[in-house]
Amino acid sequence: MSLGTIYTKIAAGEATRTRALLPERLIKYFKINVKVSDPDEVFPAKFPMKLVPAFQFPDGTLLSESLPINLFLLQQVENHGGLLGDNSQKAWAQNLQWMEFINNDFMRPSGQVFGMIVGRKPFNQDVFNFFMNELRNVAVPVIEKHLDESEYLTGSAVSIADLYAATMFLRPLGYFMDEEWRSQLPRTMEWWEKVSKHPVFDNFFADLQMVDKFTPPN
Ligand SMILES: N[C@@H](CCC(=O)N[C@@H](CS)C(=O)NCC(=O)O)C(=O)O
Repeated sequence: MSLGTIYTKIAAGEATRTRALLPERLIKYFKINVKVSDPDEVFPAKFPMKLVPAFQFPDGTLLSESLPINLFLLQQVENHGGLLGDNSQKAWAQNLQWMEFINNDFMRPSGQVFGMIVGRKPFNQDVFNFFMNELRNVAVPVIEKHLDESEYLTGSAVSIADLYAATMFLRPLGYFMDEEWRSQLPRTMEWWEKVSKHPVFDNFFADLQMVDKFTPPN
């Protein structure tokens, strides 16, 4: 029986929605019985934020937010390849910690910067500088320092937190995390190269063109 419907905006011609990428890949890779759908005309009434991913259970219960959706999907897989560590409460909490950090402290400024670069958000120099500063001087250094001490985000093996975090580098690497910046992040880039080749992604990142030199808008 189907576990429900996930809304992702994966339709042809639509740009990948970063947060919808991992749930869609988990469903395909682990063959989880979930219908993948684009938002329909009743989507905004069900999910007023109109954001993906979003999930609906067969009984009509709604679930939004990428963290619980990814974790729920993975829990449906008997052999999830150690992606939840040893399944302990500590491993669960560590995964949640890193996913939350990436979604909030990394992805929030990154989304603002990306939005202004591609014109989805009105450009404002001070706001742009503020979020770029958060990324360059706070969030990214936290990741680099952590990966200098730990092979993966939650220890010595790849976890759901790594897979989730790797997807969030899609736009930064493609648009503004240029060669000069990447050269200051040896551990992060080494980690990303490994995690992005995880079979769950099925070579998705092989086509990613990393930006050479980023010229900030003004
Ligand atoms: N906090 C939410 C944020 C979801 C979100 O911002 N989704 C973006 C895609 S990454 C979205 O649907 N944006 C509207 C659009 O692209 O049409 C989560 O973690 O799921």
